[in-house]
Amino acid sequence: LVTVKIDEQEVQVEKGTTILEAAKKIGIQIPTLCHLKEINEIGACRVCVVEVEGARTLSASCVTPVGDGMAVHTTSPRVQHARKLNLELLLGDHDYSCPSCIRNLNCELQDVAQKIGIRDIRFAQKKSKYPKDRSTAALVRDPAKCILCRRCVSVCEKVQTVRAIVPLERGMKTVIGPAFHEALTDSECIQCGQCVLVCPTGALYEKENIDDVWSALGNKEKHVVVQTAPAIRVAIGEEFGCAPGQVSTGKLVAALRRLGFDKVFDTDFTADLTIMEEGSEFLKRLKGQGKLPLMTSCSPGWINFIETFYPDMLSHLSTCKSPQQMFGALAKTYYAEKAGIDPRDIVSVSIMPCVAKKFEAQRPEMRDSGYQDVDYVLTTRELARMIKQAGISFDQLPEEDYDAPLGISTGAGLIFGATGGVMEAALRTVYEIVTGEQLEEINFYQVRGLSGVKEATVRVGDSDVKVAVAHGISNARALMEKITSGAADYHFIEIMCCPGGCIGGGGQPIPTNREVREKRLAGIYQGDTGMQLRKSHQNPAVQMLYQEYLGEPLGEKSHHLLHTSYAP
Ligand code: HC1
Repeated sequence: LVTVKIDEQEVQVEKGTTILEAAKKIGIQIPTLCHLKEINEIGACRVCVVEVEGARTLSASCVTPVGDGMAVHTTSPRVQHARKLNLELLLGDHDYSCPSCIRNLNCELQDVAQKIGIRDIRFAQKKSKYPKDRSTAALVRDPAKCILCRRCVSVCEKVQTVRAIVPLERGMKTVIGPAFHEALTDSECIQCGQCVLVCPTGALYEKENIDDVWSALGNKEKHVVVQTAPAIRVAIGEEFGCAPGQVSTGKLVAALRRLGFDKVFDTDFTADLTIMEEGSEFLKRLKGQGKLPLMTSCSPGWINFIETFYPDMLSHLSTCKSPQQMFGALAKTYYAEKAGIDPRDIVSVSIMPCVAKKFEAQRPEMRDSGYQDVDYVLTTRELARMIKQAGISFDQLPEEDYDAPLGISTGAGLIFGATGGVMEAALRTVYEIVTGEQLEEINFYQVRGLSGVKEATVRVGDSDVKVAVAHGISNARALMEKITSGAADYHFIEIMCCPGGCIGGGGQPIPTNREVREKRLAGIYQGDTGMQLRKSHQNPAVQMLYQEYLGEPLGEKSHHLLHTSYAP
């Protein structure tokens, strides 16, 4: 331990602790901008500078370790003067048209400017010569709002190992973007949106579809249906002041009805359906028909990753479409027929914690209903903006139920939203199909939680089924390397692109950090425990769908509507 004095208060901390952390321990919050614990510790923005007695220059507290006997001042006139100057320089280079900015009122630059007390900016506002990049279906990059903190660069490199965006040029000319100033769509970007979650300003954000959805809702000729992904209900409340992880399913449904959606359905329904199809596919492959390990295919960022980085492994992917796309295909076929509505008049909207889902919905192969199966994808954040635009008081909403039949689901469908959830849901069903016996312990704790790669061996009938689960692309890549090098003999693998799974998706409320992810995960499992039905094959609406329409899992209709193929 070392002893340090910060603003005349003594504190003992482990050797190697930064001044920033030591100050936090005694209740002093030093402002930061570029700092992202364990991901971006570079001391670049110099907003967190402090004065260390005896040192010639000010020190960036986020990267300076404390020394025994050190005396630090965090609010001396010299410190305050330097912080103001540094921030004014950043602001001079920033498009501060706050009222029209997507991050207005949830912007770290704004917060820090307030905390530091910026009242005037002594430098003329410089205009960026780089235009907005709107080349992908999912993301917008606005260099005029970028403060060069490099958090996006670090997350893309370290957490996702994709390296789609890097610092370009040098000194005053530095800009962040894809190599050679390419458009994002021509880069290796997998459109996961993890960069959006860490951007302190409005330099990276989802491509909004709010106006498209408002106009569909306002069109009396259209029947507008909506599906909500599993991970929305444990996060949407955060946008309205609730604690992270609070389960707000009933209010979410009520809000969507108030917005004017004709039917409020649940992606959890098609998550259950996915288990029926993917579970059957797994059993088929286990019997020698198809490649093992089988890899899950519901996370579109992961699909973009494997298509770009491991094209030789595509035959391992499950042919199942994601639950979002299964829902889209059924909304304009099964549901349209059942409700007697011309599919041409159906507008299918999904609320997703993910930005890559916007890209997925626009893939040319996702039109098996004869129309674009999912018309518009809104992130959790966009839905919150719509609720605010409509003046709806979220906390005063009653709890309402989803519409039947596409809103009926089980706990197994719900846990799709958590890393390990698809695997756990599959095991609950596969075990009972193979053995014909009831599974006594349905909680597969081995595949839950935030460790990077989780493994389990499960006795199913006469076989030991070896499974692995990875979330976040760095973990997925490590798992893929193990498989391609022949060092692993798994049968079934779940991969989710975002850390924590969909609860940590790039479309979720900001902040989404480790602590928030843990709470949302807890919310998912709390929701699962509270459900009457917790196994996908018990879903009565899914059973009815097979009886009335699909026939059997992997049957001809399923093949046409619910499955896809991948070409390198
Ligand atoms: Fe997901 Fe999925 S779980 S991919 O994470 O399989 O986005 O929540 O909707 O499609 O069900 C996301 C979440 C989501 C699909 C399901």
